[in-house]
Amino acid sequence: MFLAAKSKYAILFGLSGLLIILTLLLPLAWGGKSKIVVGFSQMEYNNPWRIAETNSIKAEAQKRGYELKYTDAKGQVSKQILDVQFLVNQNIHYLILAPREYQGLAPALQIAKKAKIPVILIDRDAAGKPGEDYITLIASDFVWEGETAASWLAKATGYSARIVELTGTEGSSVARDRSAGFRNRIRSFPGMKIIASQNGDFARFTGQKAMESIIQTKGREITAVFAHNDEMAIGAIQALKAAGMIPGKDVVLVSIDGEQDALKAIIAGELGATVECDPRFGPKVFDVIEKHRRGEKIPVKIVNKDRFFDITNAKYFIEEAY
Ligand code: GYE
Repeated sequence: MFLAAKSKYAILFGLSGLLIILTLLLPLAWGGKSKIVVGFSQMEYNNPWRIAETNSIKAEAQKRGYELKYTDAKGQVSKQILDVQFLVNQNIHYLILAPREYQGLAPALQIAKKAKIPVILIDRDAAGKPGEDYITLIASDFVWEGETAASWLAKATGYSARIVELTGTEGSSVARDRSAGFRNRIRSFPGMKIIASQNGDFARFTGQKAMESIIQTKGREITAVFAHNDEMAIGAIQALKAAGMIPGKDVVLVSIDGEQDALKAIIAGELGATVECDPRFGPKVFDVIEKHRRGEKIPVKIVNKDRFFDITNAKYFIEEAY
């Protein structure tokens, strides 16, 4: 009887001891999860696409309980290298890098490698060894985007057009690949000719200025525009209107991205079509981080599936667009 009561006390003490230990450990375990710090080096923050990309990553980090440290390189590779150094100094566990240009970011990748911080490249490529200098590149298929834009334009112009190409940031993998895809595809249509190609740096105003100067020399010769992104296409529309040309009639335009203003321009009959390039990387990039944390194998390239918008479907996507 006495012994039984004694062992009862022992069990009770044992249990409450265990409880105390558990309550002490629980917040530690919880804190351990929320303490994963992810750095995101964005390369510029000057258009709806970039804003949508940044917002998607910030929202997903918050949703999954990660701490996010963010930098904006303001369109300069040299600043992006300093930003990566800054983020590494902040004791991040992972680095998400949206490279501005293909060349020039090797020092940034080296800084992360030396600090043993896994890097995930998003949206644009950067020179480096996949699987060694970075875990993976998550991006759209830019060659496909260029080809798709070319196919649409060829059909829309009856396989005969004098095209102005407004290119994206010089030295970026995306401008290189969109150009290559477009040029490869029009090669099979002898009536499709690029009569001018100028850099608009993926920006609306720069695109507008580039278009204005081309209009000065080529004028009414121009019958089509291929812009590497929607922002430049919208800039080109403004330049055409100012010069008394009717976008959608005198000049057929096609671009890439799928932002809300572009869908509106399609509905207004000014932009012909836009090939989607989805900026919402948040869920994909945090899936990669979580797979990596679980020790799972990750492919060195993850290709986004994109859609295509023209007058047949623009109004259905206007709400979800950014
Ligand atoms: O198309 C453009 C942006 O890198 C895929 O960059 C991205 C491109 C996008 O500024 O609008």
